[in-house]
Amino acid sequence: MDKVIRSASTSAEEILEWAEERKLETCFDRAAKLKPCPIGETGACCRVCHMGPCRLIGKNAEKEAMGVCGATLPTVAARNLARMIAAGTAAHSDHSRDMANTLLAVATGETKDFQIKDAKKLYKVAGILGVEFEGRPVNDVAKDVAEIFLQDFGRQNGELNYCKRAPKKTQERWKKYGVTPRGIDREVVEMMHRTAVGVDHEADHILTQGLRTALADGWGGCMISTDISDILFGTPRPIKAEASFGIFKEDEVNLVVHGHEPTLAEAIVAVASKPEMVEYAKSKGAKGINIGGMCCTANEVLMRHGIPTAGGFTNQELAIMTGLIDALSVDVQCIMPAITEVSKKFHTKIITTSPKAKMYGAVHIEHNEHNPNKTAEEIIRLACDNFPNRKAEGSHITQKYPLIGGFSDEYIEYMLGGRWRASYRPLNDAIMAGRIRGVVGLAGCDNPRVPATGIHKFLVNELIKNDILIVSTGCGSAACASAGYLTPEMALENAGPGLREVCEAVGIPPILHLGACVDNSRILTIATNMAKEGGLSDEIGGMPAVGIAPEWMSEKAIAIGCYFAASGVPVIFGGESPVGASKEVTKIMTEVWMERFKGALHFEPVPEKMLELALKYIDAARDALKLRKYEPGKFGTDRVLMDMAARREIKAAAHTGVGGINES
Ligand code: BF8
Repeated sequence: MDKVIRSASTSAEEILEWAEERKLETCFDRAAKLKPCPIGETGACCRVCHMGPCRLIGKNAEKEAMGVCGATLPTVAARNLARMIAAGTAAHSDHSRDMANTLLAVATGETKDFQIKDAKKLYKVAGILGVEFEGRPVNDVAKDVAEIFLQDFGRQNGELNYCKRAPKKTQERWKKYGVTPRGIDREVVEMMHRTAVGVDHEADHILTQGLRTALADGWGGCMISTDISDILFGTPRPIKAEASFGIFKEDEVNLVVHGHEPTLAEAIVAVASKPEMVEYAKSKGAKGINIGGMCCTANEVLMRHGIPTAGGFTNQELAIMTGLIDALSVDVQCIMPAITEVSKKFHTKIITTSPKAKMYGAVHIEHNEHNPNKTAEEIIRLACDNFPNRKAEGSHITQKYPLIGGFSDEYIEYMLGGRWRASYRPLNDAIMAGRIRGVVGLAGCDNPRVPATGIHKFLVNELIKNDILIVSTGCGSAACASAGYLTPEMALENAGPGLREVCEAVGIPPILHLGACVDNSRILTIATNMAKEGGLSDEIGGMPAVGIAPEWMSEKAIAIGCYFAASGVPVIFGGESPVGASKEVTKIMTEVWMERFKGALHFEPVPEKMLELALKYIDAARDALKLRKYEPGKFGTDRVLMDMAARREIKAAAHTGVGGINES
């Protein structure tokens, strides 16, 4: 019998074999044992009241099946998808609210542990929000910005502040079809209301509010969170790091930060380097303190400090099985409750830190935005105290890969044009000339129901071979990083001739790691900048660009997919469709949304077909824009991208002292 491949990562597979010999269970085993319910999986199960659950099945279910109340399959499937959007939006946005409260606490001096690290970004945001910043103390500006952001959560009417950041034409479409978001909380609440028993029953009408809610996520929750994280902790710029299980050190205290929020993790990174903390670790027999990351908290501290990542979602139990993690500090989202069970077999302490999230079998050390350093110190000391309890038993994997991350949209603009000519022009030109065929946003989770990270790897290889520039986030980035794909060498070895030329000239990998899942908002900004630059589409819709989440599993991914679709990006998700039971709902998400917004949401389980569809969309957009037909190795004329040497010459000649993003 052929061996079942559970993960495309050789290190993960090694740990899984090690675990199997010891009868240790993981999400991969549970996924194999627990087949999804085929009725719920395709969106045909209604459980919004207690007359059910009603299962809308049968040969002609789309037309004939009904729940006890009379709800039809399109109603039920649309409601199920809409509730996923609402939950995903709530998750990103509640994280974002905490960021806004942290910014306010810093601005008012209630917390002294953080300062405004990127005043330039603060002023940029203040300018967008209409906050006066010239000649004012930084903290006064930050206070006004935080308060305006907080209003966006509870706004009852009007529109979110950041809607105006989108290209005019994109905004017009939103207005025309009634999806311009008002307040973030309002859209989530209305979505939950409208999908309760006996309220909104027309699938299209339900999903229109679904898109409005999703837009509140993308242009609200996610974008606000990204901006505040940059203001407080610094806007990312290219930075080296490492990925995979080999990041843990045998002779140091290994403390892992896992979840999504950057605040406590930032404090942990800062406090862990204090001499008294290092001394404390030494007093326990360790040589120092090694901070590692997991999932999106990892992405946050990787982007700004080069903290190494152990990988994405499916790696969390496996990381504990290395036997090397002394403490795993978790905040919110994508934390498997199973990790406390696994940790019992090892010495790892699981620490919950959010007032919103507790777990059976974990120690709770609560973080709040007023004194993060104190909590950080307590966690670090606990990790150090646990170092001597380390057992010899563990899979002790040593493989790790170098990577370059830290590509904010600001840095991409700078790297393309240089400090004094920062611009998206060279990217647009390269696309117009056919050097770059198009852009793919690769996002979303890794999933134990497929060979985990395997579809990411397949697509990335094929896409860059086809001269597609990839911008990646979340566990998509972690999957690429843990495969060693986030290096410039990846372009030299695997990219098509046009993309390779661009990557070589600029000195970048063909896959640009933009950060955590909330940083998908950076992709919205990049697409907006491309539209504003000219020469391609004058709105986000119609760009030779596609979003792909090949191994998604989270409701947050659905919210993200829908905000891209409503913003004008065709999106392809892997796996079975969660609304596959309804033809009407499927048609709305693909054909109707395409007509209205130039975006769509497809579900396609076959990787080769995902690739085919992505290329089809990209080439169709090129044709519609009357761009040069893409032919590998044959380019039209475009401006020559400046390499680093040429940029240095300009820099030497130019007058120094201009503020801006520092060159790394
Ligand atoms: O927010 S990609 S598994 S960790 S949901 Fe979760 Fe999915 Fe990872 Fe980050 Ni995004």
